[in-house]
Amino acid sequence: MRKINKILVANRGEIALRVMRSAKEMGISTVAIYSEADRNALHVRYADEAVCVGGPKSNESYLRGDVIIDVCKRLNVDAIHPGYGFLSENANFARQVKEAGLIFIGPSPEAIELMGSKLAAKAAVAKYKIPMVPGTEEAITDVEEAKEIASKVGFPILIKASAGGGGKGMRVVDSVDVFEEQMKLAVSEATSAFGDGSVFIEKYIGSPRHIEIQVLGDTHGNIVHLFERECSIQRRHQKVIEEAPSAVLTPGLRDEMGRCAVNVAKACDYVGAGTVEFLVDENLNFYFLEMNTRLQVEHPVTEQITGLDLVKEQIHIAEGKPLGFRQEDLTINGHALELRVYAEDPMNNFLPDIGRLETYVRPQGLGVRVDDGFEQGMDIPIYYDPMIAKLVTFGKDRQEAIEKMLRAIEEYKITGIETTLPFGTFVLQHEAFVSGNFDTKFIERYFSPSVLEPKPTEDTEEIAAVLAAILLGNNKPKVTATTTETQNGTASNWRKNRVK
Ligand code: MV4
Repeated sequence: MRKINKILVANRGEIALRVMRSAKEMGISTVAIYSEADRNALHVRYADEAVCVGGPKSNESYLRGDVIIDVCKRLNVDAIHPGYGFLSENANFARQVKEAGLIFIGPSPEAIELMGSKLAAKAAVAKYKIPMVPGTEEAITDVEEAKEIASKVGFPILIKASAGGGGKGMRVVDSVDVFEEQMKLAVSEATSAFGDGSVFIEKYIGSPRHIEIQVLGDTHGNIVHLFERECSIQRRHQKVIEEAPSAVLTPGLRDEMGRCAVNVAKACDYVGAGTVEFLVDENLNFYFLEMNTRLQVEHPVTEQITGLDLVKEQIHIAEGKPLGFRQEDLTINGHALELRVYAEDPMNNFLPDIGRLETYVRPQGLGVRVDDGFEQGMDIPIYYDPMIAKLVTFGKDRQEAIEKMLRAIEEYKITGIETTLPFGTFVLQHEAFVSGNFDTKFIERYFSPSVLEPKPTEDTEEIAAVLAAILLGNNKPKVTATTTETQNGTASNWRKNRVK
């Protein structure tokens, strides 16, 4: 047991604020670090102390592990929370933090390293009989041997980089004829991207769902799972909408996947909050993919349905406290959705749209949570991830969470930049999403910019009729809408399908 009195948050934006809020509630003082581009950022103002650690580019500031550790020593910091991204899954940084006598709020460097290698992770979990996609257990080196394995597994297959993750370094191979060239490309890509050319083969699951399980492990060997998050609505490996629980898991399957996730965590003596990723096929077979050794962006949906504060849990665990609950104490309450609001233009291939937040008005009310790091008038810096907010809604069931999300998107007023808010409305109103019948191909299958064009409503038709009548010289058109109708709200239909 070692009490934490001061935390440095080695991150920026919404997650830095998110972490500091929990620290504050626990009576822990907070230190922010910031880059020259973030001088006026909210996380800097929120912290008890703040230190500029370098230039605007991440590798000049938020990735400067050495500088960050120096700040900790200077300011008497006890522990570092890395957030997500940046240094959060850097085993060397975790090791240096430890060696400096500081607490890293996260798993051991060994666990980070092990799970950072997909092949090592698969080997480590093998003894627990976790379902895995058929394929090779070791890196493939010999092309002829690899071709044989691929043919046995059956095409299409996927070549994956062991050091990859989040979709980086993957290649689908449809037939044995193109295997050799694809393998060579995969190896050279992996070498240049990760400095490790190890690749392996898996059977390609065509249209999987991406379902992940949140786990928590303490330093006393207790590990529990906090149920699943459905993360299939993603675009080019960037998640857009997440929810908990998943609309397709039965209680039995949830238990089974939860037990597997706990075993994955056991296989690497996991301490802290982690996420075990699975692919789920159309017959609800599930396969272990990889483990993320950090607090994830989408953790709020799990917080909403479990009533737990994951950051507080992380801090308690880092202090050496045992978990305050057992698996059987945990239940799912209600349903939560998260929409990631990106400064991207969905009408223009989701190109980042940076600039000033001319108007920025958050939605409010029961069951609405906004995790963000901006205020009206602020500029979105070009140097970092374009996510400006996470809009989370929570209701008694999926239907209510969806209704609240649609209402919250309507209330959210952002001008000055384009955002993915209208795209969220499209997804939430789509029959496939509403019915729960979707997978990772949702966006590819159903989205094109034209679906965001305003649809004609009864009002627009009426206005068109009036205009036509005027243009045709009939100055007294018979208008059917009465004042009463306008006052009781039908006139606002005009705005329902507009694009913000
Ligand atoms: C797969 C797969 C199909 N078959 N593995 C992409 C991210 C990385 N974590 C693993 N990924 C995939 N692995 C096999 N054997 C399809 C994907 C995949 C995917 C997975 C989760 C969420 C979105 C995805 C989008 C495209 C491909």
